[in-house]
Amino acid sequence: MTRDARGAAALPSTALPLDAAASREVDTATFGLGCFWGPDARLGVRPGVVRTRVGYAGGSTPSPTYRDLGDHTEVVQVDFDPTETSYRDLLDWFVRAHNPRANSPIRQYDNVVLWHDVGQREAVEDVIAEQETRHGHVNTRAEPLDAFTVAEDYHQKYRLRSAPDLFDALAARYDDAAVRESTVAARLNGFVAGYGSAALLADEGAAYGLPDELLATLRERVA
Ligand code: MHO
Repeated sequence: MTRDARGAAALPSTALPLDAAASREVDTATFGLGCFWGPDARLGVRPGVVRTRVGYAGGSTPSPTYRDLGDHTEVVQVDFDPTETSYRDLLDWFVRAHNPRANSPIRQYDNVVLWHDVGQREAVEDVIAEQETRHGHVNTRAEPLDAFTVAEDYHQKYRLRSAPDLFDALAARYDDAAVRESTVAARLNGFVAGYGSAALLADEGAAYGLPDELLATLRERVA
Protein backbone atom coordinates (compact mmCIF):
# COMPACT_ATOMS: atom_id res chain seq x y z
CA MET A 1 0.00 0.00 0.00
CA THR A 2 1.19 3.48 -0.76
CA ARG A 3 0.14 6.81 0.61
CA ASP A 4 -0.66 8.90 -2.43
CA ALA A 5 0.70 12.41 -2.71
CA ARG A 6 -1.53 13.72 -5.47
CA GLY A 7 -4.90 12.55 -4.20
CA ALA A 8 -5.92 13.28 -0.64
CA ALA A 9 -3.49 16.19 -0.41
CA ALA A 10 -5.51 18.12 -2.99
CA LEU A 11 -8.68 18.16 -0.87
CA PRO A 12 -9.34 21.10 1.47
CA SER A 13 -9.81 20.60 5.21
CA THR A 14 -13.50 21.47 4.68
CA ALA A 15 -13.93 18.52 2.30
CA LEU A 16 -17.35 16.96 1.69
CA PRO A 17 -18.06 14.07 4.09
CA LEU A 18 -17.27 11.23 1.66
CA ASP A 19 -14.04 12.95 0.62
CA ALA A 20 -13.02 13.58 4.22
CA ALA A 21 -13.63 9.89 4.99
CA ALA A 22 -11.96 8.53 1.82
CA SER A 23 -9.06 6.18 2.38
CA ARG A 24 -5.57 7.60 2.17
CA GLU A 25 -4.06 4.12 2.09
CA VAL A 26 -4.51 3.36 -1.57
CA ASP A 27 -2.87 1.59 -4.47
CA THR A 28 -2.87 3.12 -7.92
CA ALA A 29 -3.57 1.59 -11.34
CA THR A 30 -3.36 3.10 -14.83
CA PHE A 31 -5.27 2.03 -17.96
CA GLY A 32 -5.75 3.30 -21.51
CA LEU A 33 -9.12 2.49 -23.08
CA GLY A 34 -9.60 4.97 -25.90
CA CYS A 35 -10.92 8.44 -25.17
CA PHE A 36 -10.37 8.83 -21.42
CA TRP A 37 -13.71 10.49 -20.69
CA GLY A 38 -15.57 7.15 -20.79
CA PRO A 39 -13.38 4.98 -18.54
CA ASP A 40 -13.05 7.91 -16.11
CA ALA A 41 -16.84 7.80 -15.66
CA ARG A 42 -17.08 4.02 -15.54
CA LEU A 43 -14.29 3.55 -13.01
CA GLY A 44 -15.51 6.40 -10.83
CA VAL A 45 -18.44 4.30 -9.62
CA ARG A 46 -16.62 0.98 -9.28
CA PRO A 47 -16.49 -0.58 -5.81
CA GLY A 48 -13.24 0.22 -4.04
CA VAL A 49 -12.27 3.06 -6.40
CA VAL A 50 -11.44 6.08 -4.26
CA ARG A 51 -10.21 8.64 -6.80
CA THR A 52 -9.74 8.96 -10.56
CA ARG A 53 -7.77 11.33 -12.77
CA VAL A 54 -7.14 11.39 -16.51
CA GLY A 55 -3.83 12.06 -18.20
CA TYR A 56 -1.22 11.08 -20.71
CA ALA A 57 1.29 8.24 -20.43
CA GLY A 58 2.98 5.43 -22.29
CA GLY A 59 5.24 7.56 -24.49
CA SER A 60 8.60 9.26 -24.25
CA THR A 61 8.07 12.76 -25.66
CA PRO A 62 8.30 15.46 -22.96
CA SER A 63 5.38 17.49 -21.51
CA PRO A 64 2.40 16.02 -23.39
CA THR A 65 -0.77 18.09 -23.66
CA TYR A 66 -4.08 17.29 -25.34
CA ARG A 67 -3.10 19.41 -28.36
CA ASP A 68 0.47 18.09 -28.46
CA LEU A 69 0.29 14.49 -27.32
CA GLY A 70 3.52 13.30 -28.95
CA ASP A 71 3.72 9.50 -28.63
CA HIS A 72 1.56 9.30 -25.49
CA THR A 73 -1.83 7.68 -24.97
CA GLU A 74 -4.92 8.92 -23.12
CA VAL A 75 -5.15 7.05 -19.81
CA VAL A 76 -7.22 7.01 -16.66
CA GLN A 77 -5.52 6.51 -13.32
CA VAL A 78 -7.39 5.24 -10.27
CA ASP A 79 -6.52 5.17 -6.59
CA PHE A 80 -8.21 2.15 -5.06
CA ASP A 81 -8.63 0.75 -1.58
CA PRO A 82 -7.00 -2.69 -1.69
CA THR A 83 -9.17 -3.84 1.21
CA GLU A 84 -12.25 -3.35 -1.01
CA THR A 85 -11.05 -4.34 -4.46
CA SER A 86 -7.89 -5.87 -5.88
CA TYR A 87 -5.63 -4.98 -8.77
CA ARG A 88 -6.66 -8.28 -10.32
CA ASP A 89 -10.37 -7.22 -10.11
CA LEU A 90 -9.53 -4.01 -11.91
CA LEU A 91 -7.52 -5.89 -14.53
CA ASP A 92 -10.46 -8.23 -15.13
CA TRP A 93 -12.68 -5.16 -15.55
CA PHE A 94 -10.14 -3.66 -17.97
CA VAL A 95 -10.09 -6.81 -20.11
CA ARG A 96 -13.90 -6.94 -20.23
CA ALA A 97 -14.06 -3.25 -21.09
CA HIS A 98 -12.29 -3.67 -24.46
CA ASN A 99 -11.56 -6.10 -27.25
CA PRO A 100 -7.97 -7.28 -26.70
CA ARG A 101 -7.65 -8.11 -30.39
CA ALA A 102 -8.61 -4.61 -31.48
CA ASN A 103 -5.96 -2.38 -32.95
CA SER A 104 -6.49 1.33 -32.44
CA PRO A 105 -5.76 3.36 -35.59
CA ILE A 106 -4.02 5.97 -33.44
CA ARG A 107 -1.74 5.63 -30.46
CA GLN A 108 -3.78 8.28 -28.60
CA TYR A 109 -6.53 5.69 -28.13
CA ASP A 110 -4.53 2.48 -27.66
CA ASN A 111 -5.68 -0.10 -25.15
CA VAL A 112 -2.82 -0.23 -22.69
CA VAL A 113 -2.18 -1.30 -19.12
CA LEU A 114 0.70 0.44 -17.40
CA TRP A 115 1.94 -1.40 -14.34
CA HIS A 116 3.27 0.46 -11.30
CA ASP A 117 5.34 -2.27 -9.63
CA VAL A 118 6.52 -5.85 -9.83
CA GLY A 119 3.34 -7.25 -8.28
CA GLN A 120 1.19 -5.48 -10.85
CA ARG A 121 3.55 -6.61 -13.61
CA GLU A 122 3.06 -10.26 -12.66
CA ALA A 123 -0.72 -9.87 -12.57
CA VAL A 124 -0.68 -8.14 -15.97
CA GLU A 125 1.51 -10.82 -17.51
CA ASP A 126 -0.86 -13.52 -16.25
CA VAL A 127 -3.89 -11.75 -17.70
CA ILE A 128 -2.22 -11.09 -21.07
CA ALA A 129 -1.10 -14.74 -21.26
CA GLU A 130 -4.71 -15.85 -20.61
CA GLN A 131 -5.94 -13.56 -23.35
CA GLU A 132 -3.29 -14.83 -25.78
CA THR A 133 -4.37 -18.39 -25.07
CA ARG A 134 -7.94 -17.40 -25.80
CA HIS A 135 -7.41 -15.17 -28.83
CA GLY A 136 -4.07 -16.33 -30.29
CA HIS A 137 -2.70 -12.80 -30.32
CA VAL A 138 -3.60 -9.65 -28.46
CA ASN A 139 -2.91 -6.04 -29.40
CA THR A 140 -3.40 -4.64 -25.90
CA ARG A 141 -0.14 -2.99 -24.85
CA ALA A 142 1.31 -3.91 -21.44
CA GLU A 143 4.23 -1.79 -20.20
CA PRO A 144 5.75 -0.29 -17.08
CA LEU A 145 4.41 3.16 -16.16
CA ASP A 146 7.21 5.60 -16.72
CA ALA A 147 5.65 9.04 -16.30
CA PHE A 148 2.03 10.13 -15.94
CA THR A 149 1.13 13.68 -16.95
CA VAL A 150 -2.18 14.87 -15.55
CA ALA A 151 -4.51 16.19 -18.28
CA GLU A 152 -6.01 19.66 -18.51
CA ASP A 153 -8.73 20.50 -15.96
CA TYR A 154 -11.49 20.56 -18.59
CA HIS A 155 -10.88 16.85 -19.27
CA GLN A 156 -11.18 15.87 -15.58
CA LYS A 157 -14.66 14.50 -14.66
CA TYR A 158 -15.68 15.55 -18.15
CA ARG A 159 -19.22 14.22 -18.08
CA LEU A 160 -19.93 15.90 -14.74
CA ARG A 161 -19.02 19.24 -16.35
CA SER A 162 -22.07 18.83 -18.61
CA ALA A 163 -24.34 18.78 -15.50
CA PRO A 164 -23.92 22.39 -14.27
CA ASP A 165 -26.09 22.03 -11.14
CA LEU A 166 -23.97 19.21 -9.78
CA PHE A 167 -20.66 20.53 -11.08
CA ASP A 168 -21.26 24.02 -9.68
CA ALA A 169 -22.13 22.57 -6.27
CA LEU A 170 -18.62 21.07 -6.16
CA ALA A 171 -16.83 23.96 -7.83
CA ALA A 172 -18.30 26.34 -5.23
CA ARG A 173 -16.13 24.73 -2.55
CA TYR A 174 -13.29 23.01 -4.43
CA ASP A 175 -10.54 24.27 -6.70
CA ASP A 176 -9.73 22.37 -9.91
CA ALA A 177 -7.28 19.98 -8.28
CA ALA A 178 -9.77 19.13 -5.53
CA VAL A 179 -12.56 18.51 -8.06
CA ARG A 180 -10.21 16.20 -9.92
CA GLU A 181 -9.23 14.25 -6.80
CA SER A 182 -12.66 14.15 -5.16
CA THR A 183 -14.39 10.80 -4.60
CA VAL A 184 -17.72 12.61 -4.69
CA ALA A 185 -16.83 14.05 -8.11
CA ALA A 186 -15.80 10.60 -9.37
CA ARG A 187 -19.17 9.16 -8.31
CA LEU A 188 -21.21 12.03 -9.73
CA ASN A 189 -19.25 11.82 -13.00
CA GLY A 190 -20.20 8.16 -13.28
CA PHE A 191 -23.85 8.70 -12.40
CA VAL A 192 -24.23 11.56 -14.89
CA ALA A 193 -22.79 9.30 -17.62
CA GLY A 194 -25.34 6.59 -16.82
CA TYR A 195 -23.12 4.28 -14.77
CA GLY A 196 -23.41 3.36 -11.11
CA SER A 197 -26.37 1.85 -9.35
CA ALA A 198 -29.25 3.20 -7.29
CA ALA A 199 -27.91 0.98 -4.49
CA LEU A 200 -24.55 2.78 -4.52
CA LEU A 201 -26.31 6.14 -4.39
CA ALA A 202 -28.59 4.98 -1.57
CA ASP A 203 -25.58 3.74 0.35
CA GLU A 204 -23.35 6.81 -0.02
CA GLY A 205 -25.48 9.70 -1.25
CA ALA A 206 -25.96 11.35 2.14
CA ALA A 207 -22.17 11.69 2.42
CA TYR A 208 -21.89 13.62 -0.87
CA GLY A 209 -22.84 16.78 1.03
CA LEU A 210 -25.26 17.92 -1.70
CA PRO A 211 -28.29 20.12 -0.99
CA ASP A 212 -31.38 17.89 -0.47
CA GLU A 213 -33.02 19.06 -3.68
CA LEU A 214 -29.97 18.22 -5.81
CA LEU A 215 -29.63 14.80 -4.20
CA ALA A 216 -33.31 14.12 -4.89
CA THR A 217 -32.86 15.07 -8.57
CA LEU A 218 -29.85 12.79 -8.76
CA ARG A 219 -31.84 9.91 -7.24
CA GLU A 220 -34.52 10.35 -9.91
CA ARG A 221 -31.85 10.40 -12.59
CA VAL A 222 -30.23 7.17 -11.35
CA ALA A 223 -33.45 5.28 -10.55
N1 MHO B 1 -14.24 12.33 -29.95
C1 MHO B 1 -13.93 13.05 -28.77
C2 MHO B 1 -12.63 12.65 -28.21
C3 MHO B 1 -12.21 13.40 -27.03
S1 MHO B 1 -11.15 12.51 -26.16
C4 MHO B 1 -10.67 13.37 -24.88
C5 MHO B 1 -14.05 14.53 -29.10
O1 MHO B 1 -15.13 15.03 -28.98
O2 MHO B 1 -13.07 15.19 -29.47
O3 MHO B 1 -10.03 12.13 -26.92
